[in-house]
Parts: sequence; structure tokens; C-alpha cells
Amino acid sequence: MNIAVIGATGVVGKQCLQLLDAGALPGVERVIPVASGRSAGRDLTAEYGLDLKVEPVVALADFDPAAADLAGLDLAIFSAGAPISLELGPKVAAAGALVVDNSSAFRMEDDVPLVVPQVNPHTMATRPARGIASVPNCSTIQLVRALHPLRALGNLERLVVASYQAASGGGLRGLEELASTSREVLDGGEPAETPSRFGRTLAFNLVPEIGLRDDAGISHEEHKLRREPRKILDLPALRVAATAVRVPVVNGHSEAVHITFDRPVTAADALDALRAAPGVRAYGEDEGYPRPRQVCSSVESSSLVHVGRIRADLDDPCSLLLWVVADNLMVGAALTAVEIARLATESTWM
Ligand code: 11C
Repeated sequence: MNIAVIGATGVVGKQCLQLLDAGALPGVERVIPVASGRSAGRDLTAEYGLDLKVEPVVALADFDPAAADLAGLDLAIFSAGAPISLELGPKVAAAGALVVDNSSAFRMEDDVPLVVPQVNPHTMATRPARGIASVPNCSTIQLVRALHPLRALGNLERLVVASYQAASGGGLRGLEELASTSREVLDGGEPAETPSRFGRTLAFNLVPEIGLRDDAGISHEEHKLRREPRKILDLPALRVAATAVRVPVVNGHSEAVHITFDRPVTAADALDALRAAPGVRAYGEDEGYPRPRQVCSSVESSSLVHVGRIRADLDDPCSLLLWVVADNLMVGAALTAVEIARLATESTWM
């Protein structure tokens, strides 16, 4: 396998390289990291402490998938934002590689599968028509991985979700901004609310707006939380109301989820269904509850979706409430991208 990692010096690209280093994909021969011109030539093998031999970083401007030295590229994992995916993704796919795209660029297109391997692996049973498979938004992935096992209890009718999203969702710049503004507040200052990664100062605060708001006042992230689960779960009429909030947590997104089914359900049945689901850690009432720092504290824990506070809605026997936490860089991005690629390698078409 010859693999290009586009956006290799970002928070998700780094995790992708670490997963490849840990042997997440079989038969890796060549790994080509691609990033902005500023990073050209960097030795990520040494920087990230990898055993895997990674070539020196190639500048995006010099990355030409049609060039002879890239013939035989099998896979490209994009984590460099939608504009770069839009421009470069189709060219890489046309040159013959499978594009696994972490951005929002193609997610809602009919001929691009939006894949969560634990939920809709059948979407990768044949080669995607355009050679592109999309990784959903991080907050969507953990949501649908918690919902999917619960479909055994009844049909999903309505979701009300509030997300509590970590600074790492804003990339390295977001992490740096949370750190620097937190220091400023602790030193007695008040960071200026100049244009920033999160629109507002996040330190010791909450920002109830992720992405631009439309004319109806709904943010881009809230639209993703509504549209993407509908496509992945193949429930185009699922009613979803979301509020996406940025919180001053370094890593790990959390979600408070209220689910309404078409029939009465119990918290005990939900706990059983979630306990039986691969890749989910479910917490009974006497087992505490997941929190982002703990969830993101080890590779094993970062690879799971954690579901706790599983309880009845006292006013509606058809509804349940859950608290869902996952590592947004791992489950929410890099691990899912690599798992999608693994689905492809396990199929007969790749
Ligand atoms: C955030 N969910 O936490 C975003 C980051 O559509 O892939 C990922 C954006 C996306 O800000």
C-alpha cells in the first residue's frame, strides 16, 4: 500500500500517521506526508517518534497525483480542510487512489458514501463511484455509533442533541488559542475578542456557535448534526434538533442526547444493547460516567464511544436520555478514516 496523508502536520494527520505506525493498515510500503509549504521537508518520523518510515513532507503545491513518482498511490487520507479536498480530492481519485476525506466537502453528495464502519459498512462493499469516501463530522460519528445499537429497541423518531465540543476540533490553532487565552485570564487579564478560531474567547467560557449561522440562526455544525445522521442511518425523515457548543476542554467531544422511539423503551434494555455493541463502552448507573479527559487518556479508551447516564424520560415512556463522549481526533476522525480504508482493503475491489 502506498499512502498519502494530506494535512500530515495537523492534529488529525498526526493521529493518522500514529495509527499507521501502530499497524492499523496491512501492507504499508510507502507513506507520503503532504502539508503546507511551510512544513516542506520536515522529518515526521523523527518528530512524531515513529518506527514507520515516513518520507519528508511534500508541499501541497508540489503534490501532483498524476506525476510519475506517485504512480501506484493506493490511498490518500485528506485532513486539510474542505477547500483542499475539493481541489485535490477528485484529481487524486482520477489518478486511481481511493480518497478517504475527513472534510465536509463531499459528505452530502449522493454518489459519495458517508461511512461509519460500525454502522453502514455495506457502503464500502463496492468501490465508491467517484473514488471518494467521506468521513462524517466528529460529532456525528459518536452520535450514530451510540444510536445504531439502540435501533434494536424501536424505530428512531426524533433526536434532540446538545454537543459540548472540545478545542481540538478547531485544530492546532484552536488548541493554541485555548492555552494562550487561559493563561491570560489566569494572569488577571481579559483576552480581546478579536477574530479568533472560535469567534469568541473560549477560555473559562462557553461559545454556543460552531461554524457560521444561516438566516434561520442554525449553525453549520448544527446542520451537520441533522443531515449526516439521516444519511448514515438511512433515515431521511429523522427529526433532529441540535445545539452545538464549544467548551474549554482540550480534547474529547461530549453530547447530551434525547432520543424518541416509536414505542416504549427502557433504560435497562438500552444499557444491554449498548453493552453488546462493538466499539462502545456503556456505563451502568453504578459505574460512573464518561468525561472527556478520562476518555482521551489512553489509546484503548480513545478508540471507543463511551455512553453513560442512560436514563428514562420520566414524562415520555418512548424516550431516553444519554451522555455520549468520544475522542474527536481519534473516533471522530483519524481512526474512522483508517477503519474506512481497512474496509476497502478487506474487500475484493481494492
Ligand atoms: C469541530 N466538528 O469540532 C468540528 C471539526 O466538518 O470535519 C470538524 C469539522 C468537520 O469544530
